[in-house]
Amino acid sequence: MDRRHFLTATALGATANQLLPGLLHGQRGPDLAESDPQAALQKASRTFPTNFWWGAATAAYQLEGAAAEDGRKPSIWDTFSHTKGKVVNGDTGDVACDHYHRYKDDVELMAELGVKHYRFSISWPRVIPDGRGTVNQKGVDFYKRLCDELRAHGITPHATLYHWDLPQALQDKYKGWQSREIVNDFADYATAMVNGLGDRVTHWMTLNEILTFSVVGYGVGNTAPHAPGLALARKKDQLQIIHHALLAHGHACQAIRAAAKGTCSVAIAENFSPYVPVVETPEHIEAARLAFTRTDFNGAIITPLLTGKYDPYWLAQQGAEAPDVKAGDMELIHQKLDALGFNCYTGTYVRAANTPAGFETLDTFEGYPRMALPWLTLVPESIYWGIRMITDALGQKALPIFISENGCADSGPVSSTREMQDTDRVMYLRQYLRQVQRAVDDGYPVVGYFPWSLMDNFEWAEGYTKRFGLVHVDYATQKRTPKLSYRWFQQVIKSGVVR
Ligand code: GBH
Repeated sequence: MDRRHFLTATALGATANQLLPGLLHGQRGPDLAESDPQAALQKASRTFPTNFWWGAATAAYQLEGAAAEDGRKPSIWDTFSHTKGKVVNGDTGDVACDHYHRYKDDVELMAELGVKHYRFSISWPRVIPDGRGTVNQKGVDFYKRLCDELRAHGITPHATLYHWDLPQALQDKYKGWQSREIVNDFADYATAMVNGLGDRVTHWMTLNEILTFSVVGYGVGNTAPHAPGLALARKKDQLQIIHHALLAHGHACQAIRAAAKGTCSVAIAENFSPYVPVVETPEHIEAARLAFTRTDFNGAIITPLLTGKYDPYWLAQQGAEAPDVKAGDMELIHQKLDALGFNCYTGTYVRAANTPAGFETLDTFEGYPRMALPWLTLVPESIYWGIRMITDALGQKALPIFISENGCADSGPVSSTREMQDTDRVMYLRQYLRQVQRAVDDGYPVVGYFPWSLMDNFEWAEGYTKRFGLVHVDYATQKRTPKLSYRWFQQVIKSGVVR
């Protein structure tokens, strides 16, 4: 049986139970509390399930550094950040948090925080420097050392295969994601990683945020603010990139399962757009459901991933710009997942309206609260409604969901004493986490939470000017200092309660 046709029937039935013991503790539905006194108590005390995955998240290019060490070759982000005018202050990931050399200290910080799970990404050009072909053993060995250190501290590694650092060689060879050739190369890379790390890693994510690396990386008409920063002629070109990414995900899912020796969990981390009914009445909740399926780009990404079809309303809207789809593509895209990662930062309010689409989205007034980035409005309910719509709009009642990213940039540093007092982040995380807990109470299958990010790091086009960490990094000395939010999160993990 080749890997394209490798079916997952054997592994899947057992997977959820083996990998998520005790997590899916409740039946869905608001009546839970009435029928089960223990659930009522839990509801009253705002607790999370005992085996909830408390974690933290990072990504390779944002924190590793060691850009030219031990055989690593450039990624599109090395090229992009070294191009004048692309990143604030001309910052690059050459050194970043020097995590490549300081990973032991960083694992120590995780252990002290109390997390039992860690989401990181593998740098493709570190392990396969030319994108295809020879595996660089020294690169793989770094991730072995990292995983050994994690496991020695009782922390489960969750590896993402692609967090945007495409080998430059593949960009040069066939224009990266613009070519269908990438589908095979990505699956081969996945196979190589499971062969190299599968004895240490059982929890995999294929891609991080298809929307971002396609739409923010390749603009239509204008150059885009993320690598490779290209301008495409037509929207169709952009949608074709998304289609290639979906295929790469599907093929990699099969590759991971074919190469894995034992049970493993395969997921993807997606920033699908959550819509919040401004008033929680049936008509506005229905408007939120319609918005979820009908607005760019959920119908183009999360819908085909989970249902095997582009959303018909969305597809009709694209007309001649719709992507070219070959026979068998949709089946390949539609792999049964063991879990879904949800990257949630913000959302949009909607209400029912007499429009062709059946809803209208609401603008945010000038005084609407936002965090230290223009796009980061504070919409805590977005995390609850995002989780809920995976069931309500896409019918995935039993798909375990974990929050693979959630967080904000803080407004520090102001001074050396004030910079650690990130009360804005404490406020933000508390509001969002309470909404995650609400989803737990309502019986939705939420199994984990990975705040973005463990520590301050290279924030893409913003360089080092925006800080998302629970831990402060002084880039001149590489000194790490836990912020107030780290202490707050430590207490949440310890108590299993958010108030
Ligand atoms: C995540 O993306 C990433 O996965 C992570 O690597 C990153 O560090 C983190 O968020 C914080 O940003 O400049 O107006 O075009 C979040 C989704 C998509 C949000 C791109 C910002 C750019 C808006 N991001 N978007 S704009």
